[in-house]
Amino acid sequence: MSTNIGVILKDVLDMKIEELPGGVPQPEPDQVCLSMGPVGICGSDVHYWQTGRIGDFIVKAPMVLGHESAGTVCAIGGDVKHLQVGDRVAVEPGYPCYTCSACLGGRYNLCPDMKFCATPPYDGSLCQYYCHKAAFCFKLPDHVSLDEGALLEPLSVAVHACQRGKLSFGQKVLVCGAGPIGLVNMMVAKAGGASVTITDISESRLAKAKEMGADAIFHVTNRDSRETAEEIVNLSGYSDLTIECTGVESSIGTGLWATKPGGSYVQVGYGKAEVNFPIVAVGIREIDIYGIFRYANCYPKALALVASGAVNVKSLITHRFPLKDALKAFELTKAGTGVKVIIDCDN
Ligand code: NAD
Ligand code: 572
Ligand code: ZN
Repeated sequence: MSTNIGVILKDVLDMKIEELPGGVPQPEPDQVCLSMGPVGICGSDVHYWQTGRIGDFIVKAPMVLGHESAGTVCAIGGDVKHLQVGDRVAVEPGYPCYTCSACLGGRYNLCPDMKFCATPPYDGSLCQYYCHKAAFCFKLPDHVSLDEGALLEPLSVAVHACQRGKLSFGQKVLVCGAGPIGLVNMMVAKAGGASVTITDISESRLAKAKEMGADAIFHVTNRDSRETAEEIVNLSGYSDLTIECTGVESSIGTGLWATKPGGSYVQVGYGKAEVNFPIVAVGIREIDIYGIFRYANCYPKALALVASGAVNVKSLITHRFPLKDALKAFELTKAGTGVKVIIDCDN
């Protein structure tokens, strides 16, 4: 086959499913070419489609969407040793320069030269054929599905968040927000021996969280962040670790007020660039606040969690569509009806 159909964002609100220029790509010496399987839709894909930008990242030229993906190796570059044609792999979507101080210090997610799928100006992997650095493709064991491989991406965000927050056995964890990212954080925290209370403003998202094993759910209805925190503390006590997965100002306040003195707070959600938050409470309680920017060295750990059965990421998937119906998949994700929506690029 010589054509390569993909989902390309041509301009704000102008997404097309069409043949990509250049046809089927040839791998560079350190790359593999993948016949793509499932690709999950992330909130950032929808955001670029709807607004053409996230913060300082602005779509200035047509860009292929998608960064939660897995596929099967169909060609390998001359220098690639650890993969062969036919291997099924999960794609870690960003690759760094490996020469800067962030990379050399082991925090390659902070590399200023990171090339990350579907973050402008770099194309994503929501297409039939896609080339990627082989070192960032992780071979899946036979019993791990391509769907699970694709979901290692959001799962890696959670592995990174729980590691940064120094999650440990027996802790009480509060997860704010029960979207896909809140849910993966809940799963990783539970796999790490924590009990988890999870919040949302949406009852359907909380019902999903309960079905997936939340120890307690809390429906946020009150706009006052401190009062909401008091209600959460009445339900399940102060949290040792809070993982905020909405980026919403009131939820940030609630998360901080509900964290115990000496506890930790991890900011995963990205919302407004600047917010008001109870900084004196943070000081008086000596709360450790951690920022999160994607992940580094987390794919192997996320894969181990899935391969061992410690987490069940498949339960996140609520809908799937063939590539030709990608627009429907995006519309459904935008509406917030589902949790994780998958597009099958091989269908
Ligand atoms: P999502 O929009 O699907 O989920 C967010 C959830 O928060 C929704 O279910 C929503 O109903 C809920 N919510 C809104 N206001 C709330 C409130 N006041 N209290 C409680 N819940 C509330 O998004 P997602 O895909 O789950 O991603 C969550 C966040 O994580 C986003 O801000 C995203 O940008 C961010 N993110 C950050 C990183 C990172 O590297 N730090 C990586 C991936 C995603
Ligand atoms: O899975 C990676 C990912 N990262 C998100 C959001 C969704 N998915 N982050 C929030 C937005 N930032 S960003 O710096 N950006 C668009 C590059 O604002 C990245 C992390
Ligand atoms: Zn994402």
